[in-house]
Amino acid sequence: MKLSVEKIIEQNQKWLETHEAAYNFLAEKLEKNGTDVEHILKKLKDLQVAIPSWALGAGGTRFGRFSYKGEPATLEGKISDVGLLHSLTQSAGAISLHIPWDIPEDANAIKEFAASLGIEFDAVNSNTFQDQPRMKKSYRFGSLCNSDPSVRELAIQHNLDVINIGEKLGSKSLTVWLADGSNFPGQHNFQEALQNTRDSLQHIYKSIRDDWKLFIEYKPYEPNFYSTVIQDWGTSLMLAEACGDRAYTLVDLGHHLPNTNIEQIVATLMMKGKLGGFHFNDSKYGDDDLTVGSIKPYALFLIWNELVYGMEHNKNNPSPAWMIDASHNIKDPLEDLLQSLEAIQIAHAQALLVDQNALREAQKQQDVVLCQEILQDAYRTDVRPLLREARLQSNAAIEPIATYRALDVRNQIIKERGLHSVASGL
Ligand code: LRH
Ligand code: MN
Repeated sequence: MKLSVEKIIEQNQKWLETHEAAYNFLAEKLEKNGTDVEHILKKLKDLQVAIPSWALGAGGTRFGRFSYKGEPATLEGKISDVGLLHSLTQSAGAISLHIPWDIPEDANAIKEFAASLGIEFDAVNSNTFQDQPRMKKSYRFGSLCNSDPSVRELAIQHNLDVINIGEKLGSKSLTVWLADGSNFPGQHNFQEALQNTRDSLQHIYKSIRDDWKLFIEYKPYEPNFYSTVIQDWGTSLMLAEACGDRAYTLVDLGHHLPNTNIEQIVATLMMKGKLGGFHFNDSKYGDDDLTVGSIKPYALFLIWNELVYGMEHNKNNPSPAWMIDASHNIKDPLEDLLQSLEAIQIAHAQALLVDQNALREAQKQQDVVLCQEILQDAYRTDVRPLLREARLQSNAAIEPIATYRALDVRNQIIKERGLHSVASGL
């Protein structure tokens, strides 16, 4: 299903007057405070967030999965759904594939189809956390860390195959997340596991082209519940440095123990020039993969505040890769992703409102109250009129979810795919 710009502009008429009144009021107030509103609109329009191919159907847990109606059962279907999100927001211009869940039968055809919807291929993800049919060896006891060199060889070869697929699609980065770890004390020799992982990653790194990046994603636990080889940002950073200049750390917001100060990790990685990208989501307890900004919106704002500061001051850090990594157990996956895109842009816009110079001055004066007031003034500003204006100027929907519902998109999709089509993935 494709959404025409005409249909979206037609729907926008419903909200145009209300929007313009709210936008003009806010823009005037901000310009009076010396804020460059045009600069913020440009930043909002330029931000493109990659959609995970594995989050376009209903996710599940070990306790069950409630499939959603009209899920995309094919890679074309997944790209078409990302196309819908992009038509409604003009900020979802990329998809991140997971291999082997999304192996393209005809890479050129897939690339052309995606391009026809304005969709590019962001990082490709390898998968050595599940055994594949007819595999000679198993990843039960790990992949790149495995004490059995033939298993490590298998896992390295899989990553090289994933790079190969990515190159055909025009992707420029590989994300490696390893479930590798142990469930019981004594099961692992920690040092051997880490050395094997380092050596294997170095082998993979040597195979990526000069214009490619390697993202190393860390996670403290799950599916292993005693130790995880790449458990935290420090281990990932150490491995990235051991690989080379184009290896970076990838921050999945859900991959932190409770109350971890993630914004400080972001600042540290940007200072090192090693922040490669993000998997945005939210969580209350563990790696819950909930809608971005649905549980801890202030933390998301503080992370974006460090990103805005870092992108200004750490020119040694490349522009991070922005990706969502969420799983939808009870909501329409497309509505959930529209909410996540909105939450990312809200935190982005609020962070762009922070007067960084005034904040630096207040920090130098050790005026703690003023520091807080500067941050919270930005956070407490309703920036949604800025997001709506950025979308309006990009011929996207002023109100993406209301437009999605008004155009009855889900039922159109069900007409095309049937009620019971199921998406591959988590
Ligand atoms: C691991 C993870 C990783 C993906 C997987 C789908 O928890 O965040 O990024 O490979 O989810
Ligand atoms: Mn992730």
